[in-house]
Amino acid sequence: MSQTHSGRFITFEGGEGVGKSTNIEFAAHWLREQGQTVLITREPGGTVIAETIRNQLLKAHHAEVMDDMTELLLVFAARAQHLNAVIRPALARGEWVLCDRFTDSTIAYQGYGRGLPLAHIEQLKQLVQGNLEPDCTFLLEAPLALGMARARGRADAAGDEIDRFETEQIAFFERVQQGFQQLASASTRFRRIDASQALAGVQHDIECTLKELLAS
Ligand code: Z5A
Repeated sequence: MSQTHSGRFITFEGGEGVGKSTNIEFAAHWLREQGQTVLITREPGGTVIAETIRNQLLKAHHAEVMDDMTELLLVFAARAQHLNAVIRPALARGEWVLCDRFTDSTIAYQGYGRGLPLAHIEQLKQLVQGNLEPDCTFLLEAPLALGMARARGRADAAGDEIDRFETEQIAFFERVQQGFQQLASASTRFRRIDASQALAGVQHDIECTLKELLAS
């Protein structure tokens, strides 16, 4: 691998409500029990500036429609800040960085979902992250309806409002899902996890991969 850090960079990807937040906490807890230093973070976000950008990206009601290219550039602006202020320093310190979404989400949402050219996303990716790739990506997969119902159940319980992405039509989320499937079938970095099973099964599968990573 051409990366120059000693830490591990693990990302959690998938559609909404598939359990990324829940399982990132599980993975962090398990790794800490093994004596590892772990940083949990998320995209878009993870720093004060990047969280400000996240708020604009998720805000459901703007006075004008957000242009798709604006959305893409904001995602990468947040990522540049996050990478340089948080992720790269933590990896250089030898920590495990567990990130809730990363560039695969950009390819799935802005590329497959919005229909922006994948070549443009690749150019921005090169510019912002160079040769830094996750060491492993957990892709949590569940039928759209199940993920959406889980996400809504959690949001209702917390009193959260619908965000800008959640206002999209089902066809948008189907394209996003196809995007993730394409990415996962093209790279060995992915571990596909059946997120429709009971949580104990999901976490068993994640733990098996974490054991492999720890041993490697
Ligand atoms: N976005 C983008 O467009 N481009 C980018 O480059 C990036 C992001 C990085 C914010 O993401 C939005 O940003 C996202 C794409 C866009 N919009 N969408 N859609 P986010 O990650 O903050 O939001 P999200 O994808 O909607 O995630 P979420 O709703 O927070 O879901 P989750 O983290 O995957 O799930 P969870 O909160 O862990 O679980 C949901 C509920 O299900 C909860 O009550 C759990 O207890 C329950 N759960 C989880 N697993 C199970 C199992 N196995 N059984 C039963 N119940 C379960």
